[in-house]
Amino acid sequence: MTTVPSARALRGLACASLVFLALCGGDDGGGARAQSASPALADTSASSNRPAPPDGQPAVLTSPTPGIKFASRSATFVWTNTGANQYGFSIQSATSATPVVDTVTSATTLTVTNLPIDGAGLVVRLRSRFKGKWLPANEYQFTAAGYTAAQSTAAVKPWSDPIALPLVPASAANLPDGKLLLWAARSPTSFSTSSSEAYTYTSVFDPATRSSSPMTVTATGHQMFCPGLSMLADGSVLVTGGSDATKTSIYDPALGGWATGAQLGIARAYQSSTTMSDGSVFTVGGSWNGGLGGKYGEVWSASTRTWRTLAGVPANMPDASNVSNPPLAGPDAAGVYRGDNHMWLFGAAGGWVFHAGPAAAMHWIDTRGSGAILQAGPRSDDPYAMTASAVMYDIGKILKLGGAPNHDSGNAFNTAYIIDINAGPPNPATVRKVSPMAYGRTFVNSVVLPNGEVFVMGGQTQPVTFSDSYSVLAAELWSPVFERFITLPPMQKPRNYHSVALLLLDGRVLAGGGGLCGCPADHPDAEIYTPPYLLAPDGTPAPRPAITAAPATATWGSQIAVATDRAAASFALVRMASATHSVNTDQRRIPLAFTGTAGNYQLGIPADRGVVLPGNYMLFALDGSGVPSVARTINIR
Ligand SMILES: [Cu+2]
Repeated sequence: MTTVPSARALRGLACASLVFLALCGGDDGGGARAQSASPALADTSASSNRPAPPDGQPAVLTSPTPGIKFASRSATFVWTNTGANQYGFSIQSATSATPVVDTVTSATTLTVTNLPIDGAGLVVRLRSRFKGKWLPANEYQFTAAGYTAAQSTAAVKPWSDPIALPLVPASAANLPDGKLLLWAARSPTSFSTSSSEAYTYTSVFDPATRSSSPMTVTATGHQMFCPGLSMLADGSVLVTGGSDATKTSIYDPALGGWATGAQLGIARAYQSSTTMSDGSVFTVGGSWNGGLGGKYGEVWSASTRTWRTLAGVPANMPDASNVSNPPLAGPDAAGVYRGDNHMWLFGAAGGWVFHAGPAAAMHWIDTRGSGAILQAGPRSDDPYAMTASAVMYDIGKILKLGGAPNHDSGNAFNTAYIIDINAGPPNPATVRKVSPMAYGRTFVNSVVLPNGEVFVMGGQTQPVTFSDSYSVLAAELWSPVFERFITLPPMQKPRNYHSVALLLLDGRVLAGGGGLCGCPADHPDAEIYTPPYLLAPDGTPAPRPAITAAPATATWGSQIAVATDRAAASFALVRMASATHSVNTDQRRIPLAFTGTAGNYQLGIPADRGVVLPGNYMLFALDGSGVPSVARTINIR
């Protein structure tokens, strides 16, 4: 066992930075260089004082590939068996004088489970000992998983300055060309509940030019204040209820305008909805408008484009205190007026929908026939958590974070849970509590990134509608590998009630809105955030892979040919999404299996339509360091 002084580590870094797999030499942990230049005093097998004969070849690391960035805390190192008596193996981090590992072994493999996760440089030094004599080391450079301080605090400015918008984007949706659909209600900065003012103010924002289209004012007859949103199979946006509680409207990107849809069977606002595997849409709840309670589920058929009420899917019965058969609605201090709002719904296969909250009880909802609700278990120790965020960051895996005990009161939660629904209906979900956020957040937005990280933005530590009080300006980033959050630099404007956040085609995130009250809490602007994965370890923009060819459409169970300008290490789909009121039931990330090398790949689209809900997706390629390409839009149905 030897120790490795930091000066040697620094020399090793400099050496290894010149060339990977370098035979830098100079390893004398126990004085090997001095010994090799002098009589082999330490060579107990030597029979005389003559210099030792050649001792064999130094071992060479064969795995992992030198130069890579590790993906986790653990790695198994393998090296050639050169017949040495012993091998010396050490890992030195550029950020610590204490070696991560420094050991001697007769094996030719070693699993290390305590690698640092600070994105810093690592030098692996591998020595071979023959007849008591250490040969010069082979040294290899790696990068630790995680982000450097320069990436996470951003040596370059991570948030854009606020970009003025012609309206408060209380609702927003991705469009297939990479632009964003933004809309308000009766005016650019206000709402009413009067159907005589049923106009919709709309603007299309182009992140590439940071400019907005001239605002359009449409006499939709549908004041889309506090509606439910779902992205349809063709990329259209279905908007249900709100101030005009039985109206539905559909924005068709191909036509660039709103069309009137079929009326809801039940008037509702603050409900949520989700697209299902056949392209139909399920909605439930919404007592904020149209009367209290009785907000049964309804299904919009993709074929008939009309609504069907599900008598077997009540939102708030038998009652919120029924412990043996808890309902969908939660026990809000404002009663069902708030308690059946903003449910986190996830479409699955076969007409099933998973209900993850805000109630403490989770459910599987069967939308076939007249419908049914099955209990799916409690969300661990997480209580009713209104205006939290729940995002499917991997197949069947949902990160739930934040929320508050009531829509309008209480201290926001900083807690986070992973909900796994891969067992499928009728099985309960499994839930694990993970490390909390730095801040409690309610009215919070979160966005899944193509690498599975979840970007968390805005919200308040106490819920106060139409207010900038208690604002959390710092963002946070959750790692699916380490299951923990890191704190990111603050944005400039509060983003609370009526704010939105969406992923952009270029892998950045737009955060905007807040207000729509004709009051000082109005924020008719947006900021664009550059996540750490777009930065090199020194905080400068990282070189990005590019997708050079990909199909515009695909179907389930197919293989698609995708070309990239350099080697790709992973591919992922992220579903184009809609956002309002902390609810985004559309976004989900699906990592893709693939074959191929050197820029030409075959990607497998999963066969399960409940995994890949129909719709428009962003297809990203990521390099070995996790840097994403700009996405290509691909429609799957
Ligand atoms: Cu609202």
